[in-house]
Amino acid sequence: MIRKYTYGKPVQTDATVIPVSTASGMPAPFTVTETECGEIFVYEMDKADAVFGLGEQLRGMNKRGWIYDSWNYDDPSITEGRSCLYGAHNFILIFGKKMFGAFFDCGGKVTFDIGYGDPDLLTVSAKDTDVYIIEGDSALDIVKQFRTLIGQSYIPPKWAFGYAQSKWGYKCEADIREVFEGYKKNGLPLDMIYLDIDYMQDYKDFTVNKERFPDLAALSAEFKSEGVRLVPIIDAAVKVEEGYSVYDEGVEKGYFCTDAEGKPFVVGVWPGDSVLPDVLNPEARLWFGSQYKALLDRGIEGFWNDMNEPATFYSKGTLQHALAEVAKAVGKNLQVEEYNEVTGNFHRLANNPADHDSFYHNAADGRHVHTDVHNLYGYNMTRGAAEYFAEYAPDKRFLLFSRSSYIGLHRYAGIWTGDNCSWWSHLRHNIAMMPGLDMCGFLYAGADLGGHGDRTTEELMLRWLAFGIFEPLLRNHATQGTRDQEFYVFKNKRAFRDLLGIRYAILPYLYSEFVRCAKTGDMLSRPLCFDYPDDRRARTVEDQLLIGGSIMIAPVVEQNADGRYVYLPARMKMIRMKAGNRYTERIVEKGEYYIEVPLDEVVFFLREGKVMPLAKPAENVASLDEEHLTWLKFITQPAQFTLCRDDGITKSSLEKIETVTVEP
Ligand code: MIG
Repeated sequence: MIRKYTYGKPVQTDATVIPVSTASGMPAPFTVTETECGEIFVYEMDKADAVFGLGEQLRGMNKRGWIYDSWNYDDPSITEGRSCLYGAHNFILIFGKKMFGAFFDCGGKVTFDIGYGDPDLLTVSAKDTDVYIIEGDSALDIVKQFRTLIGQSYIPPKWAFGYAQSKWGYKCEADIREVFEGYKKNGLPLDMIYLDIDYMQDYKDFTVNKERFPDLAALSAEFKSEGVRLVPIIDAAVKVEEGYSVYDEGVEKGYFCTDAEGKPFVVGVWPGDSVLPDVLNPEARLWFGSQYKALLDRGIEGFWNDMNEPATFYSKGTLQHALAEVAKAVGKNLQVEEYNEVTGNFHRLANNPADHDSFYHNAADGRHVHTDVHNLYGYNMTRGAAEYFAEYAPDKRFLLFSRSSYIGLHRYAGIWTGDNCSWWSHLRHNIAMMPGLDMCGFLYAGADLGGHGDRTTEELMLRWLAFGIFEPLLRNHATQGTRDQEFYVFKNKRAFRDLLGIRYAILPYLYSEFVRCAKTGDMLSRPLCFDYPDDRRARTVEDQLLIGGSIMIAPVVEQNADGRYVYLPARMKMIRMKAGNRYTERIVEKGEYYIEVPLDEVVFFLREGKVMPLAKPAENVASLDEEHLTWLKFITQPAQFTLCRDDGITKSSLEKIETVTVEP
């Protein structure tokens, strides 16, 4: 049961796909207070309530005990004290004696105080918002209703479930070839190599630097014939440069965000002075999407959209002001307060709220100041690309994912979770974040494997991979200047090969379950308590997940551990995989156990009554043999599994789903 309430004048977000008429009265069980700054929604939580959701956010799976802002924000220092990341996913689920979901559909900032100010209160603050209250029989039922409301999740091509190598720092064709060879020579599977900003000419979107990549189309074709795809980055901001067609055309047509006087608003990003495509204007959005053609025509089939919070290093106005203040200070003996004042001007330059109040969009529902629609920007940038792809090749599936997002983007693309670090805490965080993303429709999602910033280790990399093989988006990515973390640079290459082999072996399972969940609104990765709601212990488990209908995982997340304690909410069959094609199995009763997990093995748990298909390890998705599958089983009677063996490329082939009956 879904009820909708409207406060103020919400901007059009296109988050939902099913019309719900507005009800009158209070969005019970919340009580609402109206203030000058908007509405405050309060719910008194039961002592035992847990709160799930919020998608890409910090802290644990259970969000209770902290305060969160929905405000898409680029800050690579992701620490516990932060309150927002790159996405705004305003759906929460209260899990307890009373269960309900609440979605605050609002283009601007929303704050969720979940037992931070008062441990017993859930307080949501928002202005000009629609509120959806969803009631149902169970957490899974509520999520399914919500996912139906927001529409079917994006399904990428099958090769996007392969393994990917990326790094900011691959500068030219020779660098890319080195990565390709490194994987090939060492017998390590690979499906994608990513291109970061250095492939562009002067950081101009949709251009290719001719010296570094003399023939990108030929390189792309050559790699594709070996099963490896190139996936370039696209940044939101467009370089100001006369003679650069994207800039010229956008200015001529009025497709960039403007200041109060109607002139393009100039910000500083990679190419220096830049302008922001007004992706909230449907015409401008599709126009920006149509620019991807320059790369599609070179055989490129996948993209990642970056810096689309939008992230700005400065605006032209604020930078000039800061520089003028410095000039005034030259030669002066500055007191520390004065010093802080002068230098503070620089610290405040990036993503400045005053800038957000100074530029405008011509959106489908009228002119809006950026602040009111901030969280919709990356969503619409990415949507424009997807809308254009559907024109370019109507039946083809492209790989597309974004850094910034809002609910709604999940219908067009996936997301990655931004600039994490090579820390064990960020591996734990990666695990804890998955169910929240799933609840909000972001099934094709993943974190930078091994960590984006700081220094990884062979051990962290292996443990992260042992978890990552269960994540739809499996990409090893790091920032420039960090130590190399391509798998072939490490000592124990065999261990990496074995773990990657397991990814390809379980791919038919992961992919089939992904497609099923995208189509039905079921959750792919879930907290244990969603399936075992009466188990009090299950509610507190933050580092284990149910993945698809058949299995539970329990990754090792501590340095120097030789295993870990695992909680089994029911009797299961423990599968110990040594490589994709070697495993042992043993039945384990409900309870808690210390399980040894060597660095080169993956242990997971098959649920009673369930089966799981297994392929042989492969070099890449193209060479995966899906005809000769074997089955892991924990059954005494025939069991069914819906297998998706489509062509992996077209939308129409997604209809090809077989229900397979497996005998005990
Ligand atoms: O501010 O393109 O999150 O993955 O490597 C840095 C360079 C801009 C941020 C992305 C990261 C990418 C980096 N980008």
